[in-house]
Amino acid sequence: MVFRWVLLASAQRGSEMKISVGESVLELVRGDITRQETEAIVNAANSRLAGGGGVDGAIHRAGGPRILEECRAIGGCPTGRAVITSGANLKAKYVIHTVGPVYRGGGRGEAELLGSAYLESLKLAAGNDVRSISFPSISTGAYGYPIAGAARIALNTVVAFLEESGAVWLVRFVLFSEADLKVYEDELREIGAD
Ligand code: AR6
Repeated sequence: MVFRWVLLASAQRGSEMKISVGESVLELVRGDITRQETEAIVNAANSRLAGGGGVDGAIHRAGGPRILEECRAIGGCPTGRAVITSGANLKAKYVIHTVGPVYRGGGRGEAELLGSAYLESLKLAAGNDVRSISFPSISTGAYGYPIAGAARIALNTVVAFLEESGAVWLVRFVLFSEADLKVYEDELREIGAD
């Protein structure tokens, strides 16, 4: 894949990286996704939309019970797809719930399903006039996807989408640990060097 990007900022101690893709911005930050002020945040959900641990638990705790009520009304979401609810008590107006694959060695379509989870989330955002969106690192916690491979898929999918579509102006990856942030930074540099 060939694309152009411009490095806008890279803090020396690895705390933040920002690039421009077409008219849009892609950021990598360390933090808690529930505190983001982007119009939408993405939840790494399960296909029953039943809530759980990790980022899913944090989002439901911070957003309040209305999010689970809306999830129950939707009913479920297949792996690789996405659905949208309100942000309830969150700063974000919307939560986009997507379901990444459980990693079972890599031979069961996990890469395609992970790319699809990001792409479907972005399409749903664009369809709801969402201009700014924050993603967690989908599938790399309880679902066990090795983070370097997952980061590469996540970043390639987002960059390709931003190159094609001007609908979303800001995509922010919110990584929970310094180690995860470093992996995403390294993968983004490699993508840019391809
Ligand atoms: N902000 C940003 N990232 C976070 C936060 C947070 N507040 N909390 C955790 N992470 P996981 P998965 C990171 O397990 O692998 C749930 O039970 C975490 O460190 O949340 O897609 C669901 O209900 C990790 O890097 O999601 C599903 O059953 C990343 O978020 C299942 O887990 C993803 O870890 C989904 O598993």
